[in-house]
Amino acid sequence: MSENYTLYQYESCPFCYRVRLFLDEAGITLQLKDTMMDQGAFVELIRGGGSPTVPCLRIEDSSGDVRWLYESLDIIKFLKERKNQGNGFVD
Ligand SMILES: N[C@@H](CCC(=O)N[C@@H](CS)C(=O)NCC(=O)O)C(=O)O
Repeated sequence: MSENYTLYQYESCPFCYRVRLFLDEAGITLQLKDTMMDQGAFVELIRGGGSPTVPCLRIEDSSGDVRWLYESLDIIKFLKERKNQGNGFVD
C-alpha cells in the first residue's frame, strides 16, 4: 500500500506531543506541519479536514484520494496498524 502522510500539529499541544512521542518510539518519520507557526498549514487543515483541531493526520493514497484523521489515539492506532503491515514512512 502506498500512502503519503502529513501530521498537522503544533509544539505546545499535549495531544500532538503524544503522537510525536509515539512516532519517535516507533521510529516513524513523516512530514510534520505546524499550524501555529505556518498560516498556510492552518488554512490547509481547516479547508481539508474541516476543523482546526490538532493533531490531524492527512492521508493521501496512491490515486490521490485524501482523508483527514483526527484524534491522537486514533492516529496512533492507525499508524501502528500501517507499521505492522510493513509500510514505509518518509518525511
Ligand atoms: N481528543 C483530541 C483533543 C485534541 C485537542 O483538544 N487539541 C487542541 C490543542 S491541544 C486543539 O486543537 N484545540 C483547538 C480546536 O479544537 O479548535 C485528541 O486526542 O487529539
